[in-house]
Amino acid sequence: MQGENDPLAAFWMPFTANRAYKAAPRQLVSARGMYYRSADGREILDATAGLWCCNAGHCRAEIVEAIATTAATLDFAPTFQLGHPLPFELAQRLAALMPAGLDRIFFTNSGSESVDTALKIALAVQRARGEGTRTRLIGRERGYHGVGFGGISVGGIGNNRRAFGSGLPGTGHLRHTHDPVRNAFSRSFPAHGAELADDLQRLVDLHGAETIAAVIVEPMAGSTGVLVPPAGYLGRLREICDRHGILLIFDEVITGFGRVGAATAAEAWGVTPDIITMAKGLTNAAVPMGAVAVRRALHDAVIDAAPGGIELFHGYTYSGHPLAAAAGLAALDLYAREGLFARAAELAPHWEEAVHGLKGARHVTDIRNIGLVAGIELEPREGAPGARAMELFHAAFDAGLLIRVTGDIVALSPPLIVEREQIDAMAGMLGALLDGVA
Ligand code: PXG
Repeated sequence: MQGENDPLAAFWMPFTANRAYKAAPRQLVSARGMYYRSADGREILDATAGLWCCNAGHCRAEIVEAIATTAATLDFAPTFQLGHPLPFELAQRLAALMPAGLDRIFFTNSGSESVDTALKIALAVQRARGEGTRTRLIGRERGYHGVGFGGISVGGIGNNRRAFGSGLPGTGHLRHTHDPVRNAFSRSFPAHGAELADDLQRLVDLHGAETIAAVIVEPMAGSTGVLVPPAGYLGRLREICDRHGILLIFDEVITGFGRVGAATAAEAWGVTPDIITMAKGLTNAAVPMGAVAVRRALHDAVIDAAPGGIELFHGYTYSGHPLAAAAGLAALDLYAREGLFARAAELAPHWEEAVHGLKGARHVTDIRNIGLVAGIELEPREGAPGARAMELFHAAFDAGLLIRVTGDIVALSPPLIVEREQIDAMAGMLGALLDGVA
């Protein structure tokens, strides 16, 4: 372990191999547009939009200015029984971006808080509708819904759960949809697997619909390796939810704000959930913020069922924080002015060609893509799962390319301002780097 005087020792880094990192630290010190700059002065091409979040690229002047002006005008104001104009304005703007009907917005500070908020709202809605026996929450294997107790309970990643007790009682999980045997090298939606949505019917048969409050899924699972939903899967899930009075929550923390070519995956793919969680791109990641969009009728059910006074006993000190709301408004302006959601859709075919050009590259067993996202799966090294991809990550960083790896899967999600030549450069560099990794 690091000694007393190690300047890196005090920061217990999140989701990081702390010992390995601190033995060989790599730091970013500034960013602009499509590039980070490393501590040793090199430009690093950002193929991951930070962590799937800087959708308009880095350090955009309009957002920087909005934050600075607001910090000097209204550093903080409570939103409990008081208010200030910015979150009202941002909520209206967000409501207009959401699928029709989802126009009531609750603010949080992260994706994890958005997920826990959405799950709590789902329970409160069922209770307000006189369906208080509906307390069960269903997630999916390989789902990532952040790290709150609610999120890990419906999440489907063993490592994120096993050290932390038994989680929420009364959860269930659909099987994941990753099927490389049938779907390897799919472009856009894989052809096979819509029937996996019927797992929800099995859980209904097992537990009774009257015990199930909600189902939460990422429309496209991001963190566990870009699992694009099989054609027809999400629509089938929607139908089963409708049949049984189960609320459908889309966790759009990654897919929101242009990543798949529209404001939401719900809009892009034509399936409307009852609740949408957001974070990341909401402020272009310049200030932490999350949000939950709720169907108006569900919001009204909770409001109307309350006898008077506070209707929902939930919220955060920083719900609708001035700096975050200012950053959010500036980010939405930027997305609109530069047409970045449409740009993602326009670039998607070029992106698809570029990443699928890596078929046949060393170690590659599958490539999948949608919008401006791609997953490139590698053959794991014998007896050392994840090691090959981690080596690739380090080699890429050293060569000036930021990628994301999870297990032995490379996930790419560049800022939506990416140029075609930069896409080609990313694919070209990756091909060469893969060749050099044992
Ligand atoms: N839901 C989804 C779908 C996410 O992707 C969260 C919730 C939690 O958000 P917060 O803001 O609490 O972290 C996320 C976060 C990765 C990676 O490399 C992905 C996330 C976070 C960090 C790394 O895939 N997603």
